[in-house]
Amino acid sequence: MKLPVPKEESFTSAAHSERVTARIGLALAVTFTTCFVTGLISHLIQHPPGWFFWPSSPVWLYRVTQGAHVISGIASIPLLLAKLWSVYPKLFGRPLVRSLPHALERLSILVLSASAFFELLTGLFNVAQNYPWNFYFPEVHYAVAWIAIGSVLVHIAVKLPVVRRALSKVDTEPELARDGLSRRGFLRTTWLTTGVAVVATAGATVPFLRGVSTLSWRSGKGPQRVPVNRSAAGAAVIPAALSPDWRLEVVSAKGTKRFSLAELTALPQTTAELPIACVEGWSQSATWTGVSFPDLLKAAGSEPGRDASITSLEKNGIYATSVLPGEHTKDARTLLALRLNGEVLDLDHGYPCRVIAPNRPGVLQTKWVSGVRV
Ligand SMILES: Nc1nc2c(c(=O)[nH]1)N[C@H]1C(S)=C(S)[C@@H](COP(=O)(O)O)O[C@H]1N2
Ligand SMILES: [Mo]
Repeated sequence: MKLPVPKEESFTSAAHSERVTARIGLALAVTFTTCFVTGLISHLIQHPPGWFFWPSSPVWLYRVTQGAHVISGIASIPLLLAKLWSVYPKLFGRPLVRSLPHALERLSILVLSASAFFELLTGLFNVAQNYPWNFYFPEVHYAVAWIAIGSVLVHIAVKLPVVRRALSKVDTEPELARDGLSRRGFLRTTWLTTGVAVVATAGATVPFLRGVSTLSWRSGKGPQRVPVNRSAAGAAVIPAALSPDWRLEVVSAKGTKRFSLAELTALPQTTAELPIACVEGWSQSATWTGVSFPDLLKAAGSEPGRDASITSLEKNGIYATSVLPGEHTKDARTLLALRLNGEVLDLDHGYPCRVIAPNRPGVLQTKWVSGVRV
């Protein structure tokens, strides 16, 4: 028996009209661009090339760009599904290939759909801290982002005439609805679904949405009202962190200086209100107290404004080290924090001391610090 293959013309639902496709496409162009630019920013901060400069003020900027990254990515999922629904009858268009440009266009749409789905799915799994794959997420997510944005640009260039026609005032298509669903109805459902997805997750970073966002499972929970990604037990640092032999070793051109916890506590203390802004999109502001990096470097005989590499008691963790640029080591709000929200730092938040710097991704806020090399 042969299954009947439908013809492109037999899909008469209003959801498949050009005007619907173009409007959803426009929304996707906005969310994809936002997602790409904010993702690029996050990548550059974590792997800064020589020309790149990221300021330490305003302290909340990365919180906003990374929140926008995750929110625009989440919003893209229902939009992409709606767009594919809108255009899938084209799969039944015949002949399959009309010309070489037509073949290339179809191929580019295949690459576009595959890379866009890959980005949205891997991003979503990362937000859920679920890694059902065996590649290193940030590298692959970053590489495929270029493929996705490249094929988006090709797609927009190719479709520009269609988009113009579809968004023009003159409505040549009837607002037909043989299946009862109007164009407006399909679009309204799409915007509503997207809105619900955004509100359900945005509470991870937008404080007043916290109570509404059923899916923002991280914010506000954890010791001292700040979430924890990697616990002290998970990082296998508990004995070293609690050891009376713990010393902070500061290495600079002036030699090596060691500080006990009591000595750090005796240095001038600075308090700052700073957010932890995780790449996964959650963020949480808190009050941190400790030795500012300018004070620490001076106490060690070095000078603020030089890059410093930070090492943790944690062995083998991918976030066990970080580099603080000079922009941050000269900022008095960059702390080697000893206290969080008025209490001695919890073991899970990095006891005896951890880095907390303004306007930085969470992955660079190294916990259980044992060494600073200027
Ligand atoms: N040594 C070490 N520091 C680390 C991490 C880690 O895995 N190991 N995780 C980082 C990440 S991804 C984030 S978001 C912040 C979270 O800090 P918190 O657990 O105190 O909220 O710590 C950072 N510091
Ligand atoms: Mo993080």
